[in-house]
Amino acid sequence: MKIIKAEVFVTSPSRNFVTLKVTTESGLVGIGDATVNGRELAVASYLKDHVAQLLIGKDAHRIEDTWQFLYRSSYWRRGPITMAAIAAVDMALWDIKGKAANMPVYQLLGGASRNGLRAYGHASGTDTEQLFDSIREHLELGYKSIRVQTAVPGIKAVYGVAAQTQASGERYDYEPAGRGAFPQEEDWDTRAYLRHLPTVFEAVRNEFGPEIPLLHDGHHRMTPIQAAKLGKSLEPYDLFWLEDCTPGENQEALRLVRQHTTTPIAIGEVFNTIYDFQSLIKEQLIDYVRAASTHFGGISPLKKVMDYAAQYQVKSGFHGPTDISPVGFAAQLHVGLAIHNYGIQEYMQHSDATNTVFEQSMTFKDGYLHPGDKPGLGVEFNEEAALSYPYQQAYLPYNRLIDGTVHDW
Ligand code: EZ4
Ligand code: CO
Repeated sequence: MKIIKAEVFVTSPSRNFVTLKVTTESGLVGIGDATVNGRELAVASYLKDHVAQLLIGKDAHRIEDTWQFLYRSSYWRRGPITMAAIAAVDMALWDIKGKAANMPVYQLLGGASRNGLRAYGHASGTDTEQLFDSIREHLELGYKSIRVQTAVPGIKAVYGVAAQTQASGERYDYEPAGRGAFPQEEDWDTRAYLRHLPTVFEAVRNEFGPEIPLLHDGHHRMTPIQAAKLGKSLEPYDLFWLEDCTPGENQEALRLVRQHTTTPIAIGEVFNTIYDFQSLIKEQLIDYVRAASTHFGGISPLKKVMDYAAQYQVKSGFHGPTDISPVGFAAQLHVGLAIHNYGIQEYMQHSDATNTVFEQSMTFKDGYLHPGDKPGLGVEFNEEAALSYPYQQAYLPYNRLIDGTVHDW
């Protein structure tokens, strides 16, 4: 089953997406997601200028061989751009294989291990009242687990707070990247955050009771000892997980955090390969793998890292923001349905414009996601609709402390 064409599309229905379309001699088409928020054109060039020609004439059935070929032949391995490009090829080939077999991809990965994938939604607010309203709205939508992010007194703009006007004057609803040529500057104060956050979780538990699983994202902003302190101070509120409490580069940091707290730890949305998880899983320093198919080299390595994690009772919690396109999202739903050590899936609904370009067949019902049973990944890419949403320059914000020092965002 020879590949005859590999095309790259950059489109911006509400936000930017990079999509690879692979066509075979027999007319089967597969799509893959290569979106790297804020660096879209770099990965589009990587695919167009360096990968597309390598695919022509290759057998689309040889997914593992193609993955290994792209990974090893580039010599300069890993990194978000390379791995997102490889991810798109991997997804497109799984999509094609599913269509050739007339089966959804999860069937090719071993079949369903559960009926549906429990998901968590994102509640946020500038004050307690707004946060409670947001939690109630999410419960009404069917979410059974909820991530809680709030404003912090004294800080103007905080990651993850949807209803809050940001420094840019815009609102974070589904996309924190601001349009324009330069990233927006935001502010940060870890001590204020560490004082405030436990009071928020206390209020949420008092209002909503002990049962509902609650999550929180620290977004890489703490030092190890600050993260340890936060984990400890949140213990009474029984979090499902504390995410990205320290920067992702330093695996050792979590050893220190782990020594101090029983709050479950999730990390890995910015990780590219299984090696980033090697010590974390083996030493049981984390509880959830936050990798995203799109930034981790695709379906093949995501399945592998989860099989490795299974030996250590570490579960999945794949990254599912709206900057993962519906294609990347579907890819990880198929993996999540098939693996035994599924944990939870982050879910943030894509906009109507996004859903016009990417016609999804996945469902969200009573708090559970399902990738659907269409052959392949189950997502149709509408090229004509994509053309009406050209790329728009957009970048994620960044933080500075009160004295002007750049800080993790
Ligand atoms: O900030 O995907 O858990 N989710 C997150 C995301 C990331 C965005 C960056 O593009 O941390 O919202
Ligand atoms: Co996160």
